[in-house]
Amino acid sequence: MSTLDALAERLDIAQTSRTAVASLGDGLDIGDAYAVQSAVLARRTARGERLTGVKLGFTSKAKMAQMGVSEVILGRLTDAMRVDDGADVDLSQFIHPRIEPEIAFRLSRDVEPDDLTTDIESCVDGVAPALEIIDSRYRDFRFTHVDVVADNTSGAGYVIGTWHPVQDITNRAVRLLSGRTELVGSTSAILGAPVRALHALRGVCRNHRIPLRAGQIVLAGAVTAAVPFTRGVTTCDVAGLGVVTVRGV
Ligand code: OOG
Ligand code: MG
Repeated sequence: MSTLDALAERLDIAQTSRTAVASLGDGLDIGDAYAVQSAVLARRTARGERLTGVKLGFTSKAKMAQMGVSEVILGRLTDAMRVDDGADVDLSQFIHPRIEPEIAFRLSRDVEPDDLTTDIESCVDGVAPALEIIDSRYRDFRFTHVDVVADNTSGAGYVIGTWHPVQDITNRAVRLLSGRTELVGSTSAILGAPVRALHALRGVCRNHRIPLRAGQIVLAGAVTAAVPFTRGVTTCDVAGLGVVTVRGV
């Protein structure tokens, strides 16, 4: 087993056994980190999971400041992470889950990593409010840029609300309500406008040779900081797109 496969195994076991591990340490570059992430994904698909999309991270200043990482990162979503709007989620499957408000895009066409001509905005056929559940496999939710990429960018779950036709969603009010905690923000927190997340996605996919497929979902990155995901209802309300809900049990 290669070193990168061994690191993927460590992170995969951390997730399946709900036991946090230490930071991977020095010596890995960002290319290695995406290779570890792909190896983690391969282990999940070997267990029967299906790739359903990608997620971006650190597209807002609130998230960069909360976690101390300021480069846009990409992780993978699978069907095992999908939670229906309004559904209950068993919190015991996570280590130290957090939840954050997001915008989801849906892709209508494949985009190859080295395709320089297709306009990514023309490959989107829907937009929806979303919630992301994150659960770092690292102790105390502390990691470096390379660590978090290897750990599939803390991806653990996602909930998508009602799909809407493509529209300009710049500067829409966003409200996260989780128990007694309320955070408010604007979609403009996502790189100035959520549509810019699609262009950032394109760059990461090109650099790390990640193809996108028709039907896949893209999470644009959280608008506000994440909050602990605890028992009870959490909602994300995006002006004009509606509310998406999940309940921790
Ligand atoms: C990494 C994931 C970041 C986002 O929306 O910015 C992310 C983390 O915060 O653990 O998903
Ligand atoms: Mg996120």
